[in-house]
Amino acid sequence: MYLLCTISVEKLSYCMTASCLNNRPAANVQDKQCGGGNTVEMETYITIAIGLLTVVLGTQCADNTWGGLYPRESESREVRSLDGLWNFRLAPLEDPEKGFREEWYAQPLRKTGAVISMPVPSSYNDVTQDKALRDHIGWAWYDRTFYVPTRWQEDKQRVVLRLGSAHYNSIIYLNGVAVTSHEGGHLPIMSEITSGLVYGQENLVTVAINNTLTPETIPQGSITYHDDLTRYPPGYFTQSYNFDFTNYAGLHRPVYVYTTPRTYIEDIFVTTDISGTDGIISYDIITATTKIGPKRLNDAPGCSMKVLDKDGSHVTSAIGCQGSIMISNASLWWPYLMSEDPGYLYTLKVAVSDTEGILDVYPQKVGIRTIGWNSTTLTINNKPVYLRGCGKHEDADIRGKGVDYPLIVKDFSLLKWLGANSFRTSHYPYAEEIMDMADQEGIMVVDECPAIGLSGFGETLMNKHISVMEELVHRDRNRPSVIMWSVGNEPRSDQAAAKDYFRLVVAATRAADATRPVTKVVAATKAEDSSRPVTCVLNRPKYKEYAGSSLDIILVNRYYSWYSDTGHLEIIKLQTVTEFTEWHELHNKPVMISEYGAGSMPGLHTDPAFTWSEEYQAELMLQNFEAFDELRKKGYFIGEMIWNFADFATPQEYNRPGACMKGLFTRARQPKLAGHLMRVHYWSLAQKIDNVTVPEGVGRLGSVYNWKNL
Ligand code: BDP
Repeated sequence: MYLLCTISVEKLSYCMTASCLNNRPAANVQDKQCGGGNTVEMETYITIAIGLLTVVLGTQCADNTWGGLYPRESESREVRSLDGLWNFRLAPLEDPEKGFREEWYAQPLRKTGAVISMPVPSSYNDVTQDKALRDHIGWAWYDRTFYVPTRWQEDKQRVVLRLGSAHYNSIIYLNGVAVTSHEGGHLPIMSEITSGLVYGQENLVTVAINNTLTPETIPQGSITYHDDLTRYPPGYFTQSYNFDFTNYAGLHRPVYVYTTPRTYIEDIFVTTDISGTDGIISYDIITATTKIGPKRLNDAPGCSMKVLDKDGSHVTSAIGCQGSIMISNASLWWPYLMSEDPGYLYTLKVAVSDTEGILDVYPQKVGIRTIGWNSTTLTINNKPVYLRGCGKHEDADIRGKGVDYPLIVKDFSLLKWLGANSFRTSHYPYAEEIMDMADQEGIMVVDECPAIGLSGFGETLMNKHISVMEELVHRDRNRPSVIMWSVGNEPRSDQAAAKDYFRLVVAATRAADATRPVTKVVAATKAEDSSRPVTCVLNRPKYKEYAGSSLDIILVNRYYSWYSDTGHLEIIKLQTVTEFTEWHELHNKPVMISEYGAGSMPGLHTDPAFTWSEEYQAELMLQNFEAFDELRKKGYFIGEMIWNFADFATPQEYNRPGACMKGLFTRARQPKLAGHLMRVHYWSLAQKIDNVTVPEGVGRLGSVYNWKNL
């Protein structure tokens, strides 16, 4: 856990790495990469850094690795959205620190220069016609004003500002004073702002965001200066990264101001177990009292809770800040298509009280289920599961990675239309609003952190990686939909340093997900007491790979007949069966394919199938399905996830038309031939494995699949 005071020093070092942008290399110096050992002009960044340090140190300390419980209304809490149109300005590429030097945060942005309207939540890149905005590297500034009622002050409320995420690095100011900062683009940021507010008058919130990625950010990236003046203009630099999706930036998720009483529920940790037909909810409630202002506490706070069923009817009650509740004949949380009523959620209405009565109430959703795994099988509620899913992205036109409710509903509707039961949050933690839907719809999630394509494996990177995993686990550990943690995607784990690196990152993840301090009801015998399996998505050759030995379940990406043997669909089955058999034999763990697929241009048809046609993508899937059928019979192949759910935006390059085209759906979420085929395949599996009735209309569009399976 870092305090803001100390993170400001970390921020300082970030500013130093981001100062690649501030420090132009002298002419005639060879191209070099930021963070990779280039020389920088110390004087410049020290000046900037000191400026920032002064700003940040002038504020109260706050834990900025914990985004707090999601803002939810209750009897004791009010939630106000700050979403909408904010004012926005980019820092000039050639003078990135201008906003700090001129203190753009000290007054409304419109007073220090021109602004445009910027929707929140949204990525900023694609909302205008401006290429400079789309391609910006460095600092961007947002601000808006808002009011809070004097009633909040009179009632001695604690007030919190919370951003769902800010990509990638951010400093947040309230009324000109830095209140918190955060590194990492996909997890929430919270700051108590009670004493910084003016009540009944206008308040100003300003956010400075920097999207620069370096070898020591997660994910990694690098800035390259092009110093050959015969080929590039002076000061020319570009950013590159080890992943193919667009590095969208901005305030991607909702921003809230919310209240709690001064003594409040700080955190809740639940795990669940089942015993016969009974469900057991173990809980640990952390209460806190704000240090600011008079305390209302007359006595040590006590906790109590009511359990409500899905319809809001009272089931049972309990007293105490730690303990277990038994629910007889419990309705279990089941994945979609494994029950008539999937995604069953109880509500734990948690209350903290003193001798005068109830102070704070928070409604916490709970799904009662168990997860188990051994060397061949993954189980939910003691029943083996086979994952039928997709790798996804948070991605859509105009809004980029911005949370969009219509899109969330559409995507879950499409997953269910497919007969899928799972997805992976490739390649970063998704918005809490998406995770809520997964909980509620019974869609299982492999919850991945933003460590994509990592290399280097030094201590600084590892500490940051561990800290991101801890943040992620802290945010999502109460979610029944999360059935596995993924510590990364396709690390360069053929580097020997990966062995210890992943051993330690995985161990830290298990420890972060440690089960109940109270009763340890779940998985008490598992190493490091983890309640979920930990994986990492691998793609290196299995016999020269150092991460697999630390994992609970082996997930592997393989693109036979696309990135290797392109055009030779007939080799897929042999190579896939051999590959996954060997992974299992090597590690004696369950295995699954986490990515396979081919790009297709919607509307491009060829017969016989040819690369990039819809037929090629579909034929490649059919070959893979045959391999999976054979692997499934071996008893340790626990799932398949195609790459990708939908086409998604990529940077400009010559081998992709502005998007990765491996989607079952177009970016606008219309099915390609592959989507229709997958629908038949997944429903057919659901029928075979989960004994479900296939809905009318599946496969209606032609004999794209082996009908006898239905
Ligand atoms: C895989 C990556 C994924 C890419 C995919 C592709 O995990 O993020 O989009 O390749 O190239 O290696 O389509």
